[in-house]
Amino acid sequence: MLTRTKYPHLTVYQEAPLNAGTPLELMRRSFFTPQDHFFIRTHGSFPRMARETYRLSVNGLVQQPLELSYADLLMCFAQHTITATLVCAGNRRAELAALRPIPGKVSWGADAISTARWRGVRLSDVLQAAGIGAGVRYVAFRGLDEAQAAGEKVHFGSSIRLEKALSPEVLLAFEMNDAPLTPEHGFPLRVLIPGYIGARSVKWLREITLQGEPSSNHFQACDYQIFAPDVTEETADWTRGKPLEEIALNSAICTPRAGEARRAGPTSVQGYAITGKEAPIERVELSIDGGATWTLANITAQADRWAWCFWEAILHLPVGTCQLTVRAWDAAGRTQPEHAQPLWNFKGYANNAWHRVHIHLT
Ligand SMILES: Nc1nc2c(c(=O)[nH]1)N[C@H]1C(S)=C(S)[C@@H](COP(=O)(O)O)O[C@H]1N2
Ligand SMILES: [Mo]
Repeated sequence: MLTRTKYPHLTVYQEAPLNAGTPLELMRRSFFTPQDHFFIRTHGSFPRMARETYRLSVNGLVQQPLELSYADLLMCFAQHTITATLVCAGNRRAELAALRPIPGKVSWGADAISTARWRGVRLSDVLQAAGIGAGVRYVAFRGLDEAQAAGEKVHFGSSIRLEKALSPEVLLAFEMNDAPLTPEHGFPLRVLIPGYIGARSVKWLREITLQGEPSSNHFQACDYQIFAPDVTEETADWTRGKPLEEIALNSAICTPRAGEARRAGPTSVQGYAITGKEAPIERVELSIDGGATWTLANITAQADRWAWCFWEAILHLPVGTCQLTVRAWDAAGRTQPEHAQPLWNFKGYANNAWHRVHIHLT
């Protein structure tokens, strides 16, 4: 099939809209995920836009509405580079879906996460150029793509609070890993909100609106919120959910892969850990006895606070079936919850329970 040949390195869950994960055995090969290994999450169409005709509107409660061309953006604003991990709120949904079905949602493993060096201009510089009006509390984004939501065609969108929008890490990015954004990742321009779930980082950015309220866009107002385990699609009151923002402290084992057969003895176990919180990852631990005892992993690569870290541990594994378990701690003393059960939510978001992988040793 077309997309299969176009994305030979990815796990393609869905072709239209295109949703594809980074295979875990590739995840740990490079701290910066190469473009052809980077996970892709789309909700609808795949807009194609030429730089020459591209325009970004900045409007709403501003002193001076702006209509910026691609050249304006590059010429009028200072450029910055930041290393940041993008992670989908649905990362590790498959483990939640195994507890109770989550119909109609992509069953991501720990594979909806990737890292790049992003280059762009600061959102705050563009907002200052437009002049932030009185009463602004939120900044809303709208993409060029069209998705199907509640039986209607809607553009993908999101919003963040003004304080986050003014933070220096938030970029309007045009490059990833020193190359122009690919069409899949939002060419020619996307929002990049380090530390927040991927859904807030709107691709193919068309419009920025300054406003007093959060965005009424379907994907902000009626999606990407957390509800208690007893709430269902039918009973959900979207005015009462908790909109997802910061990435939860999380970690996952990438290799060995689940179900893999290995020789007993010293075994290298590798994975990633991530947090969107202020306090960085401080410690990663592994257990082969269900969490009774833990072995410290080495953090082998760590960039700045907006990116994942890589870890490795050499474990001495006996013959038989073994359950590997990982959990991370941050510098504020927080750790991950042991079980996924109390985290279950009908949309399958934000699973950060201990990650467990079964392997066989001979
Ligand atoms: N315009 C637009 N932006 C979007 C989306 C989308 O469908 N349309 N998906 C969002 C979601 S849910 C995620 S996780 C990230 C994924 O970014 P990537 O495809 O570059 O990995 O893009 C976000 N931005
Ligand atoms: Mo996402």
